[in-house]
Parts: sequence; C-alpha cells; structure tokens
Amino acid sequence: MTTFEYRKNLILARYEELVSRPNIMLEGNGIFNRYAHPVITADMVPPTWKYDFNPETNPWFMERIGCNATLNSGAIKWHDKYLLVVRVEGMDRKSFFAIAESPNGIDNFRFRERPITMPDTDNPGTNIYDMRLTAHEDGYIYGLFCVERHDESCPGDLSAATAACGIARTRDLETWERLPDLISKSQQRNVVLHPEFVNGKYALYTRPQDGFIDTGSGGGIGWALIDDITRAEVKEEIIIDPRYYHTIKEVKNGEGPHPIKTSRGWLHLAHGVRACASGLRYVLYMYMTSLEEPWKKIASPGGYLMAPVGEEYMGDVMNVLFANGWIADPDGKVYIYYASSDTRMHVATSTIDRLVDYCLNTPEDGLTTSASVRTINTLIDNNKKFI
Ligand code: BGC
Ligand code: BMA
Repeated sequence: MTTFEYRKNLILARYEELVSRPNIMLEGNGIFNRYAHPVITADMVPPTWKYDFNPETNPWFMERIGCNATLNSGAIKWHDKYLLVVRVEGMDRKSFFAIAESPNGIDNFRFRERPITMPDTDNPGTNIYDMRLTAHEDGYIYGLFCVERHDESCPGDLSAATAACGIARTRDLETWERLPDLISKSQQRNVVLHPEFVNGKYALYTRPQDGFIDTGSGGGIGWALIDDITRAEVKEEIIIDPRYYHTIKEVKNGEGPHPIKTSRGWLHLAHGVRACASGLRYVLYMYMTSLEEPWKKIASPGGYLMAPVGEEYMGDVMNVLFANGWIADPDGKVYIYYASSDTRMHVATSTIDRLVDYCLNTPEDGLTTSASVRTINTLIDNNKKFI
C-alpha cells in the first residue's frame, strides 16, 4: 500500500470514529448536566477541507489547510435537527462560519459539505466570529456577528482593531443576504437580536464599549430599539444588566444567545468577565427579564452558572467559557452549547423548569462578604427543620 493510501484510510477512519462517537451524560448539580465528550472539535472538520485527495499532487497525503479551533457557535433547531453555526478558526487565525448538524443535539454532529460563504459589505472585515442566530417573527433567520477590522486611525499599531456588528439573514440556512453593519456610536462585539418585535420595532441586546478590548464607560448589556433592520442604527441605548465591582462581571459582560421565552419571563444566558493574574476569566451566568418588558430584569441569580472544569480550562485562550447558542425543545429540554477556552464546543442539558427555578430561587449576589455569609446562614437555619 502506498503512503498515500495508508494515510488516507487512517485519516478517514479516525474522522468517522470521532464524528459518530456516542456522548455520555454526566450527573451534575441538579441545574444542568455536562457530557463526557466535546460535541465539536477541530478534528471533526471534514478531511476534504484539509487534504488534497489527489495522489499525484499530494503523495504523502499531507494536510494542506489546517484547522486551529471550533468554538463560539450559534444554535437553532431546523427541520428536526440541531444545527450549530460554528466559528471555525483556521491555522491562519481567520475564522469563518460553518454549519454542523446532529440528529439528537448531543453527538453525531457533522459539518455540511462546505462552510458558509458570507457575503461582504463594501468595507470587508478582516475577521468575523461569534454568530447569534434568531428566527425572528418577521420570517427571516438572522445571524448577528462580530466584524473585526484594523483600526485605520492607528496606522502604526498593528493590534489596533475595531469591532462592529455584522448582520445577515437567510430563509433556508444555505444562502445569506448581508445587510449593512449596525451603526453605533461605540464599538460593538456581542449584539443579539430579540426574536419578537417590541413596540413594533426590532430589539437588540448590545454591548457598548469604548475600545476594542476595553468596555471603558460601557456599563454592561444594553438594549436598543431599531426602526429598520436593513439600515440598523443604535440611536438610544439603555443598560439592562450592568457590570459591578467584585463580581463575575466586573470587567465585561455580554448577552449569549437570544433569550428563551417562558411563562415566567425571558430566560437569558450571558458571559461575565473578570481580570486576574492569569488574564481574563470568562464564565456563564443567567438572568431573567419581564415577559411584557424584556428590558426589565426580574431575576438575577448570584455568581456563575458555569465556569471551566477539567480540560475546559485548557486551550488557546485559557480559563474561558463562552456561549452564543442554545436550543429549547418543545418538551422543555434545553441544550446549552458552550465553547471552552476558545478551542472546542460542548453541550450541557437542562430544562426550562430547572433554569427558571435556578433563576428565581438562587440568592442574588449580596455584593459583600458579610452578605454572602448571611445568605449561607439563612440556608443552614432553614435546613435545621429538615435534617
Ligand atoms: C478574537 C476574539 C476575541 C477578541 C477580543 C479577537 O481578535 O478573534 O476571539 O474575543 O479579539 O479579545
Ligand atoms: C471575546 C469573545 C470571544 C472569545 C473571548 C475570549 O471577546 O467575543 O470571541 O471567546 O473573547 O477570548
């Protein structure tokens, strides 16, 4: 057998084994369950995207186009399948979007034949990433994502960049119509479209920031109403979930996927960031807003829902969990798709009832040490009657 044949068979066999590997649910804390294996890794990107299959031009069956990571994925249920719009990052540091689909949401994710060809605007981005998908009541599926460009006002600084919100829409998840980027006074990285009209307008969760990395005066997760999505502009923005000193969201926070509607209010998943000696620590947290007024917070469970554990700590950008996709099934099961350390995708499952219970019955962050101890003592006192 030639090297070409041997390696081709090996690579294809390994790939098949990996994409068809069953996942195993692990018992958790009663709020959600993690799974034994990631749902998507760079090794699950199809070999046809990486290898030249012509024995004449690639006698060693050498990888030609490497994949660095599969991370921050948008999610949607589509024709009974669980679809992720994965941020695939090549070895050249460019990310692009590609759809992977699974029959059950927890394993057997396979990429479609090709990545998404996302049309550019007149001012093409250098990089695009972190799509939030929204099936809006106007009938379109929207993808909002970050468009990054070099900041031309700082010609000497190669790391100076700007982050804007790109907007595209589709009806079939095959072809995408690109709309103009969101016009906003500030930089915007984590913008999410609310699925319903509010007072007849499109509603966005925003994350105003002064610089590319620093939120500066940007106070947290914002809310803005948009007159025309085909020429979207943030005219007025209010902060609905502020950052706060010495909490999990001291440095920044951002909306995850769009909130899930429940009978008790809108369930929100977000990320919170704090600084520490090893860099930025990204964790996932939740909050709830009113059904009638989705910009009004009605529940704010203290602390994080999920932080990295085990191998989740390890990767390109350590100590990071990030989620921009989740799917709620009609039976109430919720699939939370999260990336660890900007490297791979995982799933955790829960239910709407459990997540609502978590939001409504987890004590709020009392913002001081003594408040935290008081909260624990109250729990111990109440437990005396039962133990
Ligand atoms: C990276 C993102 C990151 C951002 C801010 C970008 O260049 O691609 O993953 O969130 O910088 O650090
Ligand atoms: C951000 C996000 C993500 C990334 C995270 C950690 O600002 O938008 O792209 O997961 O940084 O690097």
